[in-house]
Amino acid sequence: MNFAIVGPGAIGSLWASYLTQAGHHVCLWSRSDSSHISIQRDEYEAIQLINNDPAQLAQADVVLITLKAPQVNNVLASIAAHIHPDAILLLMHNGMGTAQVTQQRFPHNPLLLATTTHGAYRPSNHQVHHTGQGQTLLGAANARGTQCEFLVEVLNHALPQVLWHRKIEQALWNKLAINCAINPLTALHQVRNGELAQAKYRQQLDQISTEVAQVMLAEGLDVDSDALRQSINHVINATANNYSSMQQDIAHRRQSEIDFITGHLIQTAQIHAIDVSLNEQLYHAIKQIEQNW
Ligand code: KPL
Repeated sequence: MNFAIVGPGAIGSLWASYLTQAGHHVCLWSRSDSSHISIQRDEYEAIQLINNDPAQLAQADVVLITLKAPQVNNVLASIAAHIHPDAILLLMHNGMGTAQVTQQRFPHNPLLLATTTHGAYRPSNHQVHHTGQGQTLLGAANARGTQCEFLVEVLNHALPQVLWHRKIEQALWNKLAINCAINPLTALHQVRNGELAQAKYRQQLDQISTEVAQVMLAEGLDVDSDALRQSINHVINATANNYSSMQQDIAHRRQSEIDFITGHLIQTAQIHAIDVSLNEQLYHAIKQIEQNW
C-alpha cells in the first residue's frame, strides 16, 4: 500500500521504518525542506524516503498523521488539496479533540483514530530507537472508517500488536486519563514520571483521577475509579525513568499538548457541569508558564 506519514517524529519515524520493512511504499511530509529524509532504526540500515512531494501524497492510500495535536489543524489545512478523497486518514497522537476538526475538513474520507503504547526515541532527525514494545488500538471515527477494519491486518503485519477497538473513544479516554495525571505534574515539577510515586503526590493524583472518572462516566464510558487510579500508578512505575512529553516540551520551551489533554477534559466537564477544579488549576499553571516565554 502507499502510506504517507505526516509529522515523522519518534512514533511517525518508527512506523515509517516498519512499514517500509514490511514492503509498503512510504513517503513523508515534514517540516524539513529536504526532498529526501533518511531514517535509521536501531541497528538496521538507513532508509531514504521522499519528503514533501505533493504528487506522492496524492497517491497515498493511508495518511498516517503523527503530528502533535496542536499542529494537526494547521498542517492538514496546508496539505488538504493534495489528499485523495478516498485516502484513509489515521490520527495517532497524545490527547483528544482533533477528530472533529479533521472530520469537518475531510467530510468524505474514512477517518480512524489510534493510540499506541510503543516506546520510541529520536536521538536525531535521522535516527529512531524502538525503546519498548507496545500495542496499538485502532478504531473508526466516522461511518466510512468502520469499513477500514482490514487495516488492522496490514498494520499488525508491519508493527504488531495492532487491534481493532469498536469504541475507540474508550481507549483514547483511558490514555487521556493517564496523561491528565502524569503530564502536567511532571511538567510543573520538572521531574521524571517515577517521582510521582512519592507520597507527596498521592492526594493530587487521587483527585485528578476522581475528576477524570466522573467526566468519563458522564460521557457514557466504562470506568472504575479505583482501577483508573491503579492504571495511573502502573504507568508511573512502568515509565519511572522517562520524562513525560509535557515535561520535555516545557523544558525546551515548546508549546505543550495541554489544550488537548487537560483542556479537552475541562471542555467535556463543562458540558456535563462537572467540577474538575484541580485539573483546571494544573491547566492554568501550564498555560501561565507558556505565556511567560
Ligand atoms: O504518554 C505519555 C507522555 O509522556 O506523553 C506517558 C504515558 C505519560 C509516558 O511518559
